[in-house]
Amino acid sequence: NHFFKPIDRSAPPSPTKRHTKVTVVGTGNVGMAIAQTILTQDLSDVLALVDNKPDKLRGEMLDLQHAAAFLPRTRILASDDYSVTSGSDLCIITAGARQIPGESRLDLLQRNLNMFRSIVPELARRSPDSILMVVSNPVDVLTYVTWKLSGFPSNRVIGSGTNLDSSRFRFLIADHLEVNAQDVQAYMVGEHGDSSVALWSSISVGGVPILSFLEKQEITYEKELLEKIRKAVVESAYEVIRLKGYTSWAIGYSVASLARSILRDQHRIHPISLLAKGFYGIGDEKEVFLSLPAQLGRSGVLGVTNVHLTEEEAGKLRHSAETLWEIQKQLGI
Ligand code: 6V0
Repeated sequence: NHFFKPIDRSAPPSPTKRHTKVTVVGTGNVGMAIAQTILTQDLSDVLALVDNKPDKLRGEMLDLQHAAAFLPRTRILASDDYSVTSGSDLCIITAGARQIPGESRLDLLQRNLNMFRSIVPELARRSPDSILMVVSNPVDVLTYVTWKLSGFPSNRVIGSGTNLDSSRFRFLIADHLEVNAQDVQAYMVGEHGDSSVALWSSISVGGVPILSFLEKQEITYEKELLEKIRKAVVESAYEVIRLKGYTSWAIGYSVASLARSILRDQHRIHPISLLAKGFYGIGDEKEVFLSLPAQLGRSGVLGVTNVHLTEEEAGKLRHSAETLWEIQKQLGI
């Protein structure tokens, strides 16, 4: 490259900062929404895309590269060969059979398990120090599968879990109260999807704990409305899939926020799927991944927040753990 004339040939090379590299496996609707959010938010210096459909993959890579004039500078690589992923800091797996209308997330499992056998060992071998983040459904079981197949310590294997459910929850509460969703603190934990658990007691808006506020005002009907909101959260993924065929934008932003907390060592708290044995009465023998509010940083999961759960909430978590454990036992991993 002779475009620039060196200004001083004898000068030592300037110190270069360590590059950040993110891999996204699966360039479908979800993978591409994540990729484009990571690009626009300037979260990585290198972005590697992998898919098993080479034409679609190359098309997506070119389409993103053609936006270079409007984006922070990021090197975009794409290949169906995993060598392109080498040295990643964060690997996000979105490859998967798509949930078809009416299909439960657990029905997807068998279809996705074999796929993961061809993906995870390749990523783990080429980026042995990376953090693996699973998005494909059923996310909690596939995060367990990824942990087992990778041999990584559990703090470096997470699932996007209920981070998305929680943002849907916060949106619906914010919409009802006509406030900014960023001022709403509300967590959904447990299993992503149908049996996720809403932590009512921890909901606050602008620092005001909502439940005790309502109780003091003796506004009981509002509680029913909150239960309606919880149901709406669970239904909302199905509704979007029914209406547009897939979900993409919200999961894209939700995963980008996790990526930011990890890559920029933000120590922020997110409800994400992590190895939950030993928490809230989940037996030590049950190696299941469920979402709990956890602190995320450069080394992955830094700690799990000790939130107060009612006996009913903890019971629901243990029930999900039981269900997942029964399924996992049949996988033979
Ligand atoms: P999609 O648009 O069908 O994309 C899947 C992509 O994976 C396609 O481009 C495939 O070519 C690719 N693929 C298939 N097999 C392989 C393989 N062996 N290696 C590499 N790539 C492969 O699906 P979509 O993007 O809509 O969804 C992807 C996954 O994300 C599904 O499992 C969804 O259920 C899941 N979601 C999870 C969410 C969450 O909150 N955890 C939210 C939304 C979707």
